[in-house]
Parts: sequence; structure tokens; C-alpha cells
Amino acid sequence: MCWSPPHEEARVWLLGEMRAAGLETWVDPAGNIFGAIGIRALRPDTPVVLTGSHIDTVPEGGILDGALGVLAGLECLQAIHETRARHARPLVVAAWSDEEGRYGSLFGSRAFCGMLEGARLDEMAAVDGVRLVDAMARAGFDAQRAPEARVPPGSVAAYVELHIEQGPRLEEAGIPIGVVEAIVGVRRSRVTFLGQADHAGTTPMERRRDAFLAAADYALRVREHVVTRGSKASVTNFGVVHVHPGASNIVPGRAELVHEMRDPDVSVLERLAGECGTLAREVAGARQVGVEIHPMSATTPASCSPRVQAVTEKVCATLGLATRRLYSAAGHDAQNLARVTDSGMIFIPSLGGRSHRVDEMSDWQAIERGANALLHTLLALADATA
Ligand code: HGY
Ligand code: MN
Ligand code: MN
Repeated sequence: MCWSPPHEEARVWLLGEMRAAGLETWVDPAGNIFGAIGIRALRPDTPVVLTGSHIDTVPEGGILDGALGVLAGLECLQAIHETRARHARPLVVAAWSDEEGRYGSLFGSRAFCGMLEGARLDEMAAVDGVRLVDAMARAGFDAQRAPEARVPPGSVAAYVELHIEQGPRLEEAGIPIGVVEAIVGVRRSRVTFLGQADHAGTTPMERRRDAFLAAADYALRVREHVVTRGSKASVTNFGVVHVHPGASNIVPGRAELVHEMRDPDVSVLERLAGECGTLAREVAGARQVGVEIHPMSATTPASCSPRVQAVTEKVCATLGLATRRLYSAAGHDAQNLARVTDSGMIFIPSLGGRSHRVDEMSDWQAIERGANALLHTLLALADATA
């Protein structure tokens, strides 16, 4: 998890690897890590070509989600630096803070893209209650300074991120490289059902106001609704459930869900959010419990740069790599970078489409193909005529 002791050890290790590769390095007030060839800071008068991803992970996650893009980016810059390959624009690789959003979705790239303005940083917390300001302080950062990470406008000429697809489409199609056209928005809300704690043995079944059963009923009905009334790309999930007081011999008085929905179209997400609110109230009424819905976060879907997509397709053609355009059903920092520059992503197939689980993996040949596609895309974008 971002800001944790293992994450901070990984930060020190990565900075050491970047320096050993001959890169200039710095860390911004939002904890984003940068390694650069030939420059020490981002400035509007020398727009850079930027790549990167994230080194934080989900609980019991795999080794490629995020880390692939950071280390392939480092490998590309080291290869360019050592071979003195020509590049008119400076090249930079980044590791964005808390991409997985333990404290707030895509935190580091939001800060970099000026999207933290006015955010209540002192209210940002993980679902287990740990506050962002405390987690950052333990890692040596002042959360209130994170908005200072905002990049000066015009400092980034293009951004391209290498990432695993985290799904089955490329593998099933036998396509080695995915060129991302668009990235979904992710909407998270805390839904709390308020019933009545009671003795689990002596309370007659018909008198119980069981908050967990209301939550379970809601979850099943929301899944049905999103599948039948959403778009073909709409998905929903309940990955966090808390039942209070949480003893086997007490009828649950309170049940808290974190409800997540995703779609590439923000209007679909907003419609579904309204419809799910109505569903929640219907379930609460039928089960004589209360319900409260608190929005937690909502990332904005983004289209990727046609220019970056075209450059990637062109270099893959020269590398003899087939490509396919697709949308990303996962959220990524690239969707924030799209606000400040031409932003794109390159996907490689995930074995069995597996991700956010310990056996997340891709073939090493797929990883090498992805790194080569990234290398030549970076060189093409760094060419002054690009
Ligand atoms: O959850 C996601 O879409 C990404 O892995 N952060
Ligand atoms: Mn992830
Ligand atoms: Mn990721």
C-alpha cells in the first residue's frame, strides 16, 4: 500500500536503480518519483516525453500491475541513455503515488495534473479509517503540500504508459499489443443500511430489522440492474463489507458496503448512480431499515490521444507486432495525464485475464514485446518533428 513501510523501501530501491542507470531523480510533494535523462525538473520551456505507472499495489495483488510500466520505462530510458540513441525531447519516467486509491483514487497523478485543488486532504482516509495525512506524515510527507506537485502547463509533450490489460481480451484474440482508446470512470460510494441490533436467538424472525440482509438484497439487485440496464461495458462490485456489531449472536444493526461502478461513459455512470439510489431506498423501505449513501470518489472517463495511438501502431507495424484498439476497463493515471498532455497506453495480454490476485502474470516474451513497443513509441514521440 502507498506510504506503507514496504512501499517506502520500494521507493528508496527504485530511486537507487534510477540513479544507477544514470538518470537524474527527484520526488515531488505528492510523493511521485521521477527519473530523467538530462534534466532535473519539469519546465514549460523544455517539454518532456513522459512514461511511467505505479509501484503501489492492492492487497494480495500481483507483481506486474503498475510495476511493469515503471520498470519497463526505466529500462527504456537506461537503454536510450547507454546507446546514446537520438532524442530531441528529454525523457522522464514516473512512479505515481497511490494509483490504487487506498486513500483517494489516482492520488499522485491527480496532484501532478492540478486536480487536487480544494480537495479536503484532511478528510481523505482509507476504508479502515487510516487518514491520508497520517500515512503520508509517517512516510515523511506533508499531505497539505501535495497540490504543489502541479506540473507547470506545457511541461509535458506526451505521456505513454505500458500496463498489463488485466483482462482476457488480448489473450483470447491472440493479439500481442493493445492500443488503448479510452479509460473508464470509476465511481465509489459508501452505502450504509441501518437496522436494529437484537439477540440472534430470542428475537422472532418476523420482528428482526437485519441490516446485513438488506445490504445483501441491495447488492444482488444492483448487480442485476447494472447488467440489464447499464451499457455493455458497465460493471459493478462490492469489495468491502462491514457488519456491526459483528458478532455471530447479534442481529446486524448496521451493514456498510463500498459500492463501485465503472463505465467509459460518464452519463451512464450518473444515470446508474441515480437508479441505484432509488433501489437502495426501495430495499430499505421493504425491510424497515434506514439507508445512507455517501459518494466517496468518482474518476472521469478519458479518451486517449489519437496521436499517441497512431505512433504506437506505426512503431508496432515496424516491429511486426499486431495491435488492436480497445478501451481500458481498469482506471489508470493516464486518464488524468490526458488533461495536461497527449496521453496514451500500451497493453500486453494477461495470462487468463488474471489481475488483482497473486497469480497475475504475463509471458516474459509478452513483457519484452511491450517494452520494445514502449521504447520505440518513446523515441518516436521524443523526435522533435513528432
Ligand atoms: O482498479 C483499477 O481499475 C486499477 O487497478 N487501479
Ligand atoms: Mn490495479
Ligand atoms: Mn495499475
